[in-house]
Amino acid sequence: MAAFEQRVFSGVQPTGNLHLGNYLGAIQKFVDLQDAYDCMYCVVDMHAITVWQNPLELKNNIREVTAAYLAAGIDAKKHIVFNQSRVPQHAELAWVFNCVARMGWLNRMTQFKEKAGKDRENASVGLFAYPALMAADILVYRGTHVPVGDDQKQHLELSRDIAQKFNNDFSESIAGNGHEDGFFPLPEPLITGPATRVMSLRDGSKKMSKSDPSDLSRIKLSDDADQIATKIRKARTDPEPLPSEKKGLEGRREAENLVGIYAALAGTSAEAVLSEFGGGQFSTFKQALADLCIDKLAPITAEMRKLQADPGHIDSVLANGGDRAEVLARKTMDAVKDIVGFIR
Ligand code: AQP
Repeated sequence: MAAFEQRVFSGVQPTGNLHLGNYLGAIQKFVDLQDAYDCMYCVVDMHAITVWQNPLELKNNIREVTAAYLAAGIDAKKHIVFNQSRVPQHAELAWVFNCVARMGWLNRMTQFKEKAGKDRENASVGLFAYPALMAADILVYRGTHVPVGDDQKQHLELSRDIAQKFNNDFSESIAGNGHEDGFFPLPEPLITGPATRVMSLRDGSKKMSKSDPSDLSRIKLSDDADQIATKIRKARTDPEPLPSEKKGLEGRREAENLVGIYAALAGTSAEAVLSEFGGGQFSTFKQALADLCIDKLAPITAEMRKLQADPGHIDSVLANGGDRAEVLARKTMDAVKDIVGFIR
């Protein structure tokens, strides 16, 4: 297997209601990885339209995610920030991967089952094929590391399966076209830290999500201090005081979630949080959590607002990132065409 240049790739869908789960599970990690890797952070607008989006809102949501990236501290000069639809090679490679991936693999994807629900016949073909496009997003840059929340683990495994099958199916052609053994790397998920799956504030068995009908279920990156404080105060808990040890959180999903959020925001562990707040009432802990959350998010929210007031600037960041991304993507796609046997 060839040695691959290390490259981080990840993305967020511009489907509105960007929330604390997206921030802790993904965006904050994107920021942390910038010193160690070359990074590509994408606004995955082609994934967004697997469920119908209002075109005007989609444009605003693309800018909102871009603003969140920049406001959180992603350096778009040093790294690459762009929107997916600008780089046509994502779709081109996705088609090749549609022909590599097996129906049985995609049929097992729990996210499709959850999102399509009972009305499977009415779901878009794009929603079903979503993981093949996700594999193309990463592999068109031969990405090696992918920071994501825990909910994306299964899709990442599928990306590895697709890369492996492509390498096997075309092994002779890969060698014949002068490439090293194993044209695509097997991308590794980076799922670390105390908040890899932030749960709904209203129901500790459901993940915090953009599409939950209850706005009280999530803290949005656009919420102001009062909204954050209200949502945390109203967050569901149980009548017991907080335990002093992690073991005491077992079976107490809502409490575990709030402790995990605190730990992630404070850059500490659940154990450390419990040693400080264990034995105390939820009201005291919730007040401290609200203060911490406001402290961390307010500067990001303020910067996002400032950036969103100048859409021309955001669009120019995306255009510049798209141009740089396409240079890399074209190189991979040219090689893929040769390997597959297309004439170009
Ligand atoms: N609750 C979460 N906890 C931790 N990480 C999360 N992510 C999403 N929700 C949580 C991570 O955020 C990144 C971007 O997610 P996405 O926009 O591509 O799509 P998603 O996972 O479908 O996000 P949502 O917000 O939950 O949307 P809906 O409601 O449409 O399903 C990913 O890395 C994801 O893991």
